[in-house]
Amino acid sequence: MVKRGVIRLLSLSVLLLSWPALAEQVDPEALYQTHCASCHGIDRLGGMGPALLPGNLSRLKQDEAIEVIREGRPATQMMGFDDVLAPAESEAVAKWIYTPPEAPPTWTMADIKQSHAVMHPFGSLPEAPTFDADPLNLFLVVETGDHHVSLLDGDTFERIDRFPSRYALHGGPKYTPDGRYVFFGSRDGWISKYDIYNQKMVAEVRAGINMRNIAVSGDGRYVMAANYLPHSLVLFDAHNLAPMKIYPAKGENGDTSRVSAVYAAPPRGSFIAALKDIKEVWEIPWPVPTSPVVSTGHMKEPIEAQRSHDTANFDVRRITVPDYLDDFFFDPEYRHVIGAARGGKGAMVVDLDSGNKVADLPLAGMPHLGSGVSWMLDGRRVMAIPHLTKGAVSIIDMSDWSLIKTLETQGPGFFMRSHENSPYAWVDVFFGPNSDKVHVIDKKTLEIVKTLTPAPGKVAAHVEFDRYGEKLLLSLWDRDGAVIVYDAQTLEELQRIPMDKPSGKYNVWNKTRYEEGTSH
Ligand code: DHE
Repeated sequence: MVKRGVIRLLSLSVLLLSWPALAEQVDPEALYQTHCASCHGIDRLGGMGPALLPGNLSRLKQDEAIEVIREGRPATQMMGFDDVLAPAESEAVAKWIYTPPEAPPTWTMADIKQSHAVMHPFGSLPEAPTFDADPLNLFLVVETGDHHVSLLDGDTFERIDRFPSRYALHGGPKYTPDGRYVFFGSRDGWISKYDIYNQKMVAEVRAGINMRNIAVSGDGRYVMAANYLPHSLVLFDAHNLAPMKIYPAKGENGDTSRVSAVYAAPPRGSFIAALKDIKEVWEIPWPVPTSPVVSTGHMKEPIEAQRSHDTANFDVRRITVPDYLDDFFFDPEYRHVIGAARGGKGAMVVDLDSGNKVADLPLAGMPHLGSGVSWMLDGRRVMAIPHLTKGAVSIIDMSDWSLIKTLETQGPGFFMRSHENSPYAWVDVFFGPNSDKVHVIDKKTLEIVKTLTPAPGKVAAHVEFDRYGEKLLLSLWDRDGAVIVYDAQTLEELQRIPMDKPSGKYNVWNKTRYEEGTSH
């Protein structure tokens, strides 16, 4: 508090001394360097505060940015500058941070290495969990309100830990196969490795300036990061997050591309990357260890890679596709990838072995494939996905890729969830006036059997089941929010756990077993 007061006083003196100049032209860059650079970086790449470049700010409206500059952000280090900057100055700074820098920012291997920090070297912390809870039935809950993560016992729902995260985590945190460690990715490019057994952040590294997500290899030994800025994938040794290799995302025609996302495909022993601006899908195999790597603790239940080509050496295999593909869903064997075509036109299925397109899917309305689920219906596997711009869930027969049903919902949805042991699939209505509603779909009749409104006026979204499929958690996506526990069978509410804008929730068992009803 005292420090903030001194900063405010100093800044106020600067303002008063320079008051006559205010009438003249405002120099937003100079104001930025005086007031913002110490937290956000002299080059706007971020520091203690987030990066302030147009790409990183794409989800914040300029008006909101002005408000943050003037009022600050509660529960963060961001103070308000209302008594330091005149309104026109705040507006000018806000406008300026939305303009691209003169020279495109770079993030080299040297930058990555410099950002790398190991707080607890691999193997230095006790091997046994410090808690009694079932280590395979834990939940992590990302709380985006004040950028924290809660660790919950999946049986009692008691909080084991609540710790600060990097600013704006995005995409699911990814566990090692034994469930001991978890990796978080932030939109600003930070990867953080947390030891669940000891409740300690053990290593961090910054993979890029504007990152999409991360994936962890099926054996838990490698982490791959997908970046929008720079156009790259970056490979890390999962033990201490030491960088291993940068893959510039460059197509065969020489064009570079943002990387939309990277996924792990354990049965193939490879990472699969979605490229936003070139018509290619990349497959990057990780090496299969020749002898068991039990000593690392990452391989207690290794998932054997069954690929036929066993020359795995992290080299890129390019699969040329007929359209720009984004946002992937996979069949359980990871033989096929289903990707959304650019512009929300539809989707297509590509056979990852042959590299050929095998089907077009009639899925107009921006299908959100990444949050699709699948289950067995009358002896065939079906997949169901919500749409980001259409109030519908599409249900596809994965044996012949035909559309079985378009189920009307009360608005476009974001996330869908189920569990092998549950008769229901849940979908939210994230967009539009009904965002406080959640539909429950019967997986046999393919009808909505119940629509819940857990807190009128508050967004209700994103479900995750416990390891048994008996209970589930739903987020009340609000600063004054909560995670609500439901009985998965009776659909009765059991408990509310107050949280600060909880978004995604991730159960260790479901994620490490690649459960069919959750995202991977
Ligand atoms: Fe996400 C996952 C892309 C906006 C919250 N989101 C993902 C994944 C992708 C993706 C590719 C899968 C990565 C993974 O889990 O490893 N998201 C996109 C977009 O392209 C989009 C539409 C626009 C963007 O600016 O990125 C987008 N996403 C959002 C949001 O606005 C959300 C609601 C709030 C936020 O935190 O940014 C959001 N996305 C999430 C969450 C997951 C996610 C919570 C993980 C879901 C899961 O259960 O696995």
